[in-house]
Amino acid sequence: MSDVTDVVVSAGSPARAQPGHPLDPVSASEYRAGRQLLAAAGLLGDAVRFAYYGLDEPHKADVLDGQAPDRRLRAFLIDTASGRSTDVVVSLTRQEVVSCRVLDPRTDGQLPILNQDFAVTEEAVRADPQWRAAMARRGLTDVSKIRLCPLTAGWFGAADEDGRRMVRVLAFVQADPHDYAWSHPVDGVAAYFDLIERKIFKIVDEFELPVPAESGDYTDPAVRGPHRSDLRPIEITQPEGPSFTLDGTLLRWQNWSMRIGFDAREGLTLHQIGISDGGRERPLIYRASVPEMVVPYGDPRFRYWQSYFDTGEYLVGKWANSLELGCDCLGEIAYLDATITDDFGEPTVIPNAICIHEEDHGILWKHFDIFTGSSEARRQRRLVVSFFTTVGNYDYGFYWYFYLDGAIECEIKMTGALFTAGYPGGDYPYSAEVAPGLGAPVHQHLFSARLDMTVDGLSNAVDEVDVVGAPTGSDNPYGNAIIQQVTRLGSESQSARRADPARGRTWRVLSTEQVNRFGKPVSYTLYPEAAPTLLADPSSSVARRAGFASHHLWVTQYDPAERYPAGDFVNQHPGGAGLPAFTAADRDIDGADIVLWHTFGPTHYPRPEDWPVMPVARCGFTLKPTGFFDRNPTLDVPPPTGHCSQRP
Ligand SMILES: [Cu+2]
Repeated sequence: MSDVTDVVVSAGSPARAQPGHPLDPVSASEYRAGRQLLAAAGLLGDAVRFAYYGLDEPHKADVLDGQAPDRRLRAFLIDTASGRSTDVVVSLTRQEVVSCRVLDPRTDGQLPILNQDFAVTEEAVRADPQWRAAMARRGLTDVSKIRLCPLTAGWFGAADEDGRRMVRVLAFVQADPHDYAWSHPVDGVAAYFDLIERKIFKIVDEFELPVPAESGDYTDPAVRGPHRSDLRPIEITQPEGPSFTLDGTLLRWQNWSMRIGFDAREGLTLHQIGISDGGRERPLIYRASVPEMVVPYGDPRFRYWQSYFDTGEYLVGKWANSLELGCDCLGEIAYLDATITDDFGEPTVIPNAICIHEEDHGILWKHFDIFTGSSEARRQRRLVVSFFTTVGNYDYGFYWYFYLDGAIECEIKMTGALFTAGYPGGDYPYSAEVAPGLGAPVHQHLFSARLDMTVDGLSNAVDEVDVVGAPTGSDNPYGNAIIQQVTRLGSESQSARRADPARGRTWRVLSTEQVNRFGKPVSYTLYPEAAPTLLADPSSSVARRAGFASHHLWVTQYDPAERYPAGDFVNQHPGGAGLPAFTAADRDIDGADIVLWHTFGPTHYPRPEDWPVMPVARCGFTLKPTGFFDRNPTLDVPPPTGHCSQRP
């Protein structure tokens, strides 16, 4: 593009040599220092790789007390020769290994997929004679043109899989380097691959379907046709620059303030989100992130095991995109780099991983008064903090929006390539035909947001609020009454809830200590989108492993060890970890330091229009102040120009 008007406001890395704040992301030098401690402790043999490496966040109480807590890093280490897996914490402050726990993969689960697993798998599977024979039976003799996906295996209790670190491998034909492999799935054959032995231990060869032939290369003029010539430029300019400031990781915009974090597993993390209200700093959310997502597929045949936990198994942060000004982001953009590490624990920088900008968002409020003749209009705008990641076939954008009126929105943008299969013909109920002979199996995208709430302090509670019509009676003689049914969620066992759009169900997070001018608790309300929760049968493996996804809401008492809704080690975990385990103790959540966990996301029955590349589909949730302010907090927003305010 030659007509880009966008300007990089500031570029830099939130990772600094000396951490400015206990929640700042880990810097490259800190990763190296931690690595040296691990090496000195004898934990880094030749075959040892890092499956995860990141900040072990300090306890909330220490941060809020303004202390300088121990700076700790957590590493998941796997010996790729023996499979020995450890969960290690090192203290950079104390210069020592704090803890080192050896996992039992049978009960604890396996560590996440390594970067090298992609190449290792492709090379070894291509070389396997039995797998080559299965390909040859399908007329595929040039294995250099077959691409392989190491797909997380799930857990099904099979005897020959017991204790193995493994993936299940599906094949796609890529005839030349530009060919779009997702167009050409080789269906009916899967290689079950042992990542430690580096060999196939089983080939499932169930059926043959022709490899779909139609090209899906959407960059090829022969596929896409000529470009449109009638789209005129839209330019976004802010001649005086944006209205936010970024000081290290501290982001301020209008009345909002927050700290920006980034983690190889979770991606973008937001910390200490607060609002300044008449000179008072009011805390709202101590930490917000989307620390898990699962994509369970609904085809019960051959590919019954497909259920990817993109965050816990593949680490979405690690696959973050480097964003391009004028392409991914328009306007006055501030970018932050992200520092992650490779399989060896060596830091690598993803430039421009986090995008921060402002957007006009239409009308904020507007009124023509029939009695006074006054006419006023104000523009809404929002602060956008986002990142994009690519995990296998799909691309996911994680967007957080902060509005002038105190609302917060989390939106996930789903795009990229459908996961494809052969289409068996007829009215196959578990898949949609998106190109001739090409099927896209039905699936869900179920995200879990973790919202560590601090609505005007640590003492919070959650009310479930339904709206219902009241029956006709002596109080309601004409039958028109509408009431709110408010139910306090008293303990964790009562907190696993489902949305109910017919009752307009919302969840109100309130302070049990602070009230507004009406004497009511100040609160923020979670508005869910109320799509189906996990549809897999409760007896299924994925229902046990993704227990979090069986409800839209969970509330737990804060525990710094409870970070991941499906547990710490998701890969090949037999199930039961995460939220079902966290809530088993049934702790008190009424007037406690609480964490909200919200499941959301679509059930995706693919459309032909989703192929060959899917227009963005959106999902998310909204948090709105509910009696948090005493009135509309945006009366002081000025009109954008003089003629937007006409007071006769
Ligand atoms: Cu989908």
